[in-house]
Amino acid sequence: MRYLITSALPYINGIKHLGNLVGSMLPADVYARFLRQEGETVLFVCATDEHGTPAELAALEAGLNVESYCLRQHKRQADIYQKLGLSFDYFGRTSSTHNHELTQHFYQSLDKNGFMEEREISLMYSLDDDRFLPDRYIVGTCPRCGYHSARGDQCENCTSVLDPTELIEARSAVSGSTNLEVRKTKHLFLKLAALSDEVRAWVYENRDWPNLTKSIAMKWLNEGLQDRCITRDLSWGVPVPRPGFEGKVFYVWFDAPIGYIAATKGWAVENSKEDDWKTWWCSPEDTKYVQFMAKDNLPFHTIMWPAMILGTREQWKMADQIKGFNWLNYYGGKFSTSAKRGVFLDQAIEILPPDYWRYSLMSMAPESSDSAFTWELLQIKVNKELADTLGNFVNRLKFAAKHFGSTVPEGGHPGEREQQLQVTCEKLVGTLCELIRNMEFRKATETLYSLWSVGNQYIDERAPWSLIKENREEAALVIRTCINLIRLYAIASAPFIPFTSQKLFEALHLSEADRMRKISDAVNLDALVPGHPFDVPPPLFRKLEDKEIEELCRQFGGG
Ligand code: B3M
Ligand code: ZN
Repeated sequence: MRYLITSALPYINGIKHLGNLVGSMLPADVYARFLRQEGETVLFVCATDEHGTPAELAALEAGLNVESYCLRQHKRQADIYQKLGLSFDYFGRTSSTHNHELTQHFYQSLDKNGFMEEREISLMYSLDDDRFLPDRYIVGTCPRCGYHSARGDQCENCTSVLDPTELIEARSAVSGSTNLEVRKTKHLFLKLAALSDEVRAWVYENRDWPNLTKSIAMKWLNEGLQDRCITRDLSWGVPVPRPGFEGKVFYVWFDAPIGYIAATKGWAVENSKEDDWKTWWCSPEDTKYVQFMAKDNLPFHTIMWPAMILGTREQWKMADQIKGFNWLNYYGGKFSTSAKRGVFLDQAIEILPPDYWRYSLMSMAPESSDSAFTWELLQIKVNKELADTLGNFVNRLKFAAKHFGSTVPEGGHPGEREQQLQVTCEKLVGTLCELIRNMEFRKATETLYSLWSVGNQYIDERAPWSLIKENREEAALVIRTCINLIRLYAIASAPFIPFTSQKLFEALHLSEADRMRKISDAVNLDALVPGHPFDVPPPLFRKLEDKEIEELCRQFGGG
């Protein structure tokens, strides 16, 4: 079985926040890293989602043309994700030539099969800008609350959903001109209603989806699918190859999911694998396709995107599993890119090393319900779980080196307690693997923590620091067992905290084969034999002081 893994494509404007990270890219990465380690063939792709009005507006605000803006933001995002250890096989762009070509191909197939329809609709036209204005390009006074810069689609102040024609003193967000009029224009509609039976049948085939995914898909199906306008009067985007549609592009949500295929093509072409992208997308039987995303993206992935694929009458690979996430809130409220509320990834990587975030966020993953990030919770995760539990245990290597030198000591034979430890570890590792395969990440993270705790219980019970006074042999056995536990922790923790695992691999001089060991096969408390060298690494984690937490709360407006 091969695994195709995609994370929802982060939108190009601004830098993403912690909620975006834990809502798709990070769990997808943990999953991909785990499966690779288990020896599966994995392709993990992602891309920046670059088209649409928000990109144009953000470019305008940054004083750049939209191409330069997108290039700059793509590089910034790619750099941050790399620093966070996201192991994409390819991180592409929806503005790529591959995506343009594939999007036009999708359109042509859908059109040929009768799922595209031209309709005339009325839109606002700006005479001074000489263009139609999408809803978000029109600002004015909110008819409900009087806020003076409400957008044509929604008032940010009172959250009312608006129609641009309702705005008082409507003006263009591009030029500020009030010289606007309503004009008729032609657009293309995707005939979703005609595809709804097929989409329903496909959703029904996928009964093993997680509850959140199933319930959102069913809600949409039960409300009935409406035909949807999939073109826009913009210049930035994929041009519509149809007479009379000059100057129009596809709606961003039409080309964005095609970006998954385009990213795979980019990966193949840049790695001289030529047609290999087709083996991932066009020969569905031997590939399991798993998608990760936040819940607001579920309707597009369970309904719209499948409808597009079904309507092509072509054999594109469709998702086998769709893992959706609820919201990670910032204290009581939402993280918000537009309101700049919460912690953004460029700030996060300045504050703490990536593994602190990776572990803490995975343990807060909003799976069964929304969850909240707080600095106080981060402090507990870092101090108690990372530093006190894993960090302190690894620090026992100091004691080992002091009393037995810097190789694994010989000592006595494993007894009942070691036998019992082996069994407990096997059980926990089995659970850990099963939970990751089932994509229950929060529980998986808890299980990893339990695995670390088991070592601490063992060493506290056996107390080699006292034992050494009466029975040096037995103390050596305990130390040898602990060093082997550290080996196990390094291997089992790697999908979550890869940078820390790397440090442990080096400290324990683990062989290449051992570093790549299947987690499911890693419990062996005799793997590192007497005489095997090790180094004492510097403390793995630092603690977050109360003062620091107070300062972060002040700086980021939490608490
Ligand atoms: N860019 C939405 C978002 O950033 C969108 C996902 C596209 S997935 C094909 O939340
Ligand atoms: Zn309002």
